[in-house]
Amino acid sequence: MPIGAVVLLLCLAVAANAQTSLIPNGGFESGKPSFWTAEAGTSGAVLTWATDQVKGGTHSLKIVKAQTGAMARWISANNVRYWVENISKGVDIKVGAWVKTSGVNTNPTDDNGRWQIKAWFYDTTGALIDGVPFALNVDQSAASRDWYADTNGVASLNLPVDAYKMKMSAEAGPNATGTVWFDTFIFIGRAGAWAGQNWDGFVDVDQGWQYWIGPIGGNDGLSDFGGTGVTTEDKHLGNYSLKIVGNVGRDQNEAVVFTETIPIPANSKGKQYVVSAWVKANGMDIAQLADPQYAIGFTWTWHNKMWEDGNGWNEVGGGDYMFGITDSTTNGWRQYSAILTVPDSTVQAVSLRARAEHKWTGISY
Ligand SMILES: [Ca+2]
Ligand SMILES: [Ca+2]
Repeated sequence: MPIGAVVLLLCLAVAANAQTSLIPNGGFESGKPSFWTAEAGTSGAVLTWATDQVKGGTHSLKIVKAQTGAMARWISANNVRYWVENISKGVDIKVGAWVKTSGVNTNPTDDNGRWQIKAWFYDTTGALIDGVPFALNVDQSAASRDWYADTNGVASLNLPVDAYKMKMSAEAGPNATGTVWFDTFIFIGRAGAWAGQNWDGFVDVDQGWQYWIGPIGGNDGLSDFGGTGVTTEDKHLGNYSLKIVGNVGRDQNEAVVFTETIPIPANSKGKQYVVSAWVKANGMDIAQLADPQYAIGFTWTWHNKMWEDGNGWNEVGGGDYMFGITDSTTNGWRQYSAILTVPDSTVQAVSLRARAEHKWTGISY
């Protein structure tokens, strides 16, 4: 019994008007990765949120580029967001991604012909630190290479000043050709130093969603919930659901997949909302469900500001609705819901998390 999984979709509605969900993309139906934008350029390159080859989870970022003439890239949004408030200077940063190549041009003589991973750091004035991004070449010594971790060397990236904006990109230079998949992006301080965090580095959640997955959020390519991501394997409505996979015997950490902040009108103290999710999770170990560390469920967090890049987390309270699933044989979808009450008048927004507790495991659907 190696695999446990839960698939779900989330809904938030005002209690008196439960028909309209306030969560953008609560059903995981965007078909596009969170946090990453495809820039295909003018060479005819085709960029897809791919499922044909992945290093982990359910998706990778793929570039197919048959022609020279213009660059193409996937580029992230600003990683200085949520609880990351800057990228500290003086940290030995490890950066990169897992890469798989097929039929690329070999032995380019300059960056125009290279495939590269880049990290873009900006200072407090918005200027690009050092004037150029930190660039890491993809191995083009052979036309095709299976998945490998393409990372920088020790002491090769160490910011001279704090960064207040950081983007990552996966690029094909103007003269580069072939097919490359990028997955499991890496951004972490070496020797245990905190370097902030990159977001949706596994590229497995879709627009409007983010996650923290143990042991350390996903920053070094590590996941205690391998296989987690948006999937077409099963769904309650539409084409997609979110699958959270908990392997039996995994390390005891948690996984949370969270929404962006959702605005709450001013002076809403006492106003009630319904949060609900259709969940399917079967074959749970019923004998262990009395232990709350085996639960799944959802968490809400109240904020006194909407999230903005570099503007902090702004939490002013929250709560959980965790549940054990005991009908391990019915193999069906079930709706779980809770009523949230706005705790005070400083609240301006709420965010929601789907959550798997530290010991949660089950059997895949
Ligand atoms: Ca759906
Ligand atoms: Ca992935």
